[in-house]
Formats: sequence, C-alpha cells, structure tokens
Amino acid sequence: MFHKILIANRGEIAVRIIRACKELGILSVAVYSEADRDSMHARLADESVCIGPAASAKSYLNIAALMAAAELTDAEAIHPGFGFLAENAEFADIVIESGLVWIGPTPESMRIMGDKVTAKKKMEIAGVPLVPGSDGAVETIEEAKAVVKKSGFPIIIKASAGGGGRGMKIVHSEASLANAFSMCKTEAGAAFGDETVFIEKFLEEPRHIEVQVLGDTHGNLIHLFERECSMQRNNQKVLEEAPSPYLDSETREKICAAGLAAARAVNYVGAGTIEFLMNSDKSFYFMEMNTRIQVEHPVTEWITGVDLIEWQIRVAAGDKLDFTQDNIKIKGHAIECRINAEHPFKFTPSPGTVELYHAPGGRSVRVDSHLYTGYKIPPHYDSMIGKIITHARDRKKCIRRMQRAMDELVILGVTTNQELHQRLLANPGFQKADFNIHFLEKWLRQMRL
Ligand code: MV4
Repeated sequence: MFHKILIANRGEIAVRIIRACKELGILSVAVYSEADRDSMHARLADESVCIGPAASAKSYLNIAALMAAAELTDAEAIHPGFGFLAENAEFADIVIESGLVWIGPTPESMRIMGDKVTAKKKMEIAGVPLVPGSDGAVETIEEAKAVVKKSGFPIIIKASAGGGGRGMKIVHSEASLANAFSMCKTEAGAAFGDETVFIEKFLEEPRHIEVQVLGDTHGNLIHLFERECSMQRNNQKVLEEAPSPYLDSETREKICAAGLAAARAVNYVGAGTIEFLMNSDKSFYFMEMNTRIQVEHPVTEWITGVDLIEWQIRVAAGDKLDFTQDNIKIKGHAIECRINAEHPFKFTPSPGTVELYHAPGGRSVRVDSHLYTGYKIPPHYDSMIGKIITHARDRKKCIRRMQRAMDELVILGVTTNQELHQRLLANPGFQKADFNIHFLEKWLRQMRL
C-alpha cells in the first residue's frame, strides 16, 4: 500500500479523500491555493503545500506546481478527485511518467471516453445501445442534412471533445440547422481545440440514469447498480438517489449489464460511471462515460456498503477486489442533496463568511462537507459547499429522513439552496418519482409566475 498520497483537489472531495487515507493508514498531502489557506482540506491533511494564487488555472490546474508539490513531499500517488484535472489524460501521463501512481483509470481509457465519437464507436462494437444518429463525426452541412433525413427533428449536435452538457446544440427545424451546425463546430474548436461534432436524435423527456462500475488491475470488473440523476438544472445535478425509483429489476439488470459491457470495452480500472438516457418506455442509450469518482458516489456507497474512495486507492496500489458481483446487493435507499452557496431560486453565487454552521446528524445521516463556522467561502470556485446523504429501508422513509436532516441544517452568513431542497422534497411529483431531466427547470419556471 502507498505510504503517502497527494490530493490534487480542494473542498469537500479533498476532505473525503483525506478521510479515506487516514482510515487506510496512508499519509495525505493537501495542495491549496492562496484563497484556500484556511480551508478544511489544508488543515486535515498531514502536510499542506501552497500551489499558487486563487485562480484555478494558476493553482489546481497548474500541473507543474502539482508535480513539484508531489516531489517536495515524496508522495507516491496522486488522487485527482473530480473536476479540475480528474479527466485530463495528459496530466495522468505526466504523473505516470514521473514514476508516481495515478489513482484513476489508464490514460488510454480516459482518452477513448474523452473523445465521444471514438467512445460511441467502441460502444457500438461492444453492443451497448446508442442514440440513433450520425455514424461518427459529421464534417459538412450536407452530411448533417443526410443524417436528419433519416432521424427527423429534433436533433442534438454535440462536440466530440465536449461532455457534461458542454458544446451541445438542439435543433428543431431545417431552418436553423445550417447555422447551428457551423456555430457548434466553431464553438467546439474554440472551447476544446477540436471542431469534431456528431449528431443524435434529441430525446425529448428522458431520465438520466447512470451505472457505477469498479475494476481492478487483475481483470475483475463489477457494477454497483445505478443512480437516478434526473433532478438537475443547467446540467448541474441538484439531488441524486440510488437505486433509481423508476427501474424494475429486469431493466436494472439490462442497464447494469450495459454499463459493465461499456467499461469492459475499454479495460476499465478504478471507479467509473456510465451515463444513460432512458425514455419513458424504459429503452436506454449510452450517453458518455465519466472516468472519475463523481460527486454523488455516496448514495452508491450507502446502498452497496462499498467504500469507493478506499477502492480507488486500493486498486491503484494493485489490490484485488475482495468481493464479486454476487456479493453486491442493494440495501435500502439513499438520497443526496447538494448544498450550494447560492441564491435558492435565482442561483447567483453567494460567497462570504459562514457565520454559523450546524450540521445535521442522527441515524443514517451523512454529511460530506469542508464547512466550519468562520470559514470564508472563496468566490473563485464551484458553489457546492457540501452534501447531505440519508439512507433508509425504502424511498419514502429516506425522503422523510432527508426532510428531517434538512430542517436541522443551519448555515448562516451566506445564502444556500437549503430552501430549494425543502420545497423539492415536499413536491408530489418528486415524491411519486414522476420526473425527467426537465422537471426541476419546469417547476422553477412555474413557481416564479
Ligand atoms: C442528450 C439529450 C437528449 N438527447 N442527448 C446533457 C449532458 C450531456 N451528457 C448530454 N446531455 C444530453 N444529451 C440526446 N440525444 C439531453 C441531454 C441533456 C441532459 C441529459 C442528462 C441530464 C440533464 C440534461 C440536461 C439537458 C440536456
């Protein structure tokens, strides 16, 4: 096992990884920007190194500074967390070439999945269902028109190097196709340095369901069931749950098998997530694979009993999974509410000093957060300041427990989305699990009338 790990991240996820290191008897190195000098992750780690000014580009994205910090502290491995450099294959290459261990999949898996056109080709060969659309990249407007002739409107044009909702254009009619096509290409070139785009039929009211997988370096690969992630706004998930209340056991088996096939196709090692879109008839399609740990991993940990961060570290150290697929059973229901420092209905960021923080507690409530009373939330980073996760025997009890936890939570000094969660948890559509990816945005629009 490793002696010391450097965590190339900040905030809640850095704290989560430091906690896992401590439980494994591994020393941790935190890196922090000048704006994060007094942050929880810098305090909790065994050692902390300042890697630059507040701007992410000069600190948490600064590969040279991160490698220098690893060298200086004699760290043997780097955990990237999520966001920042977590899906940057060049960074993974540099880590490995420097003789350190990358706690994540191979750079090759990351490159294949990072390029959506390449990923879809792999998935097709692996027999994973794909959204009907173009056969690979679409180079010209004539080609785009030919694709549309077959699939009909609406369509979605996606940047091959995009993902997570970045670099997409929905097109409803022939009249706007040419313009959208050239704009999407140009924007993809500017944002990702790659103008490659492809086209899919636009699914109008799908759910977003994703499958968690975990692989080791000995050829073992398992799935840890699915998460329901449809409750989102502006491509940012707000509340996630596991298992999906929408799936029957037959559909669950199919989508989890598809997730496994997707991961196997790239010889996946570590923790990964395969995102699917699911129609109301329960047909589902591969969307993309995230080659990192995700924000919502705790709901999967709770229903399966598997510590995903611990296993990311252990498989990176060469350990074999010490359980098989048959050992993994869904136990109860888990929900995660993301707490953001933002206006609950306008969604404008709300940085500043936390005058009082009181975390909820009691039975089956987990809080993953870097918050403390007196903490100054810097304006430079993501507005997520923590996650509340609850577990119970069934979904109804889990919602009740989350309502109870949400009522206990006190954060003063900054505004948070606590009230949004309280209203959402009481919403009949949410309670009946009758929603798709547009539910939250539609509901917010209605509320503001
Ligand atoms: C889609 C889609 C509908 N049809 N693709 C958004 C995130 C990125 N991973 C792909 N996304 C979508 N792709 C087809 N063919 C709708 C979305 C989408 C979405 C998907 C999941 C969760 C939230 C979403 C919000 C807007 C659009």
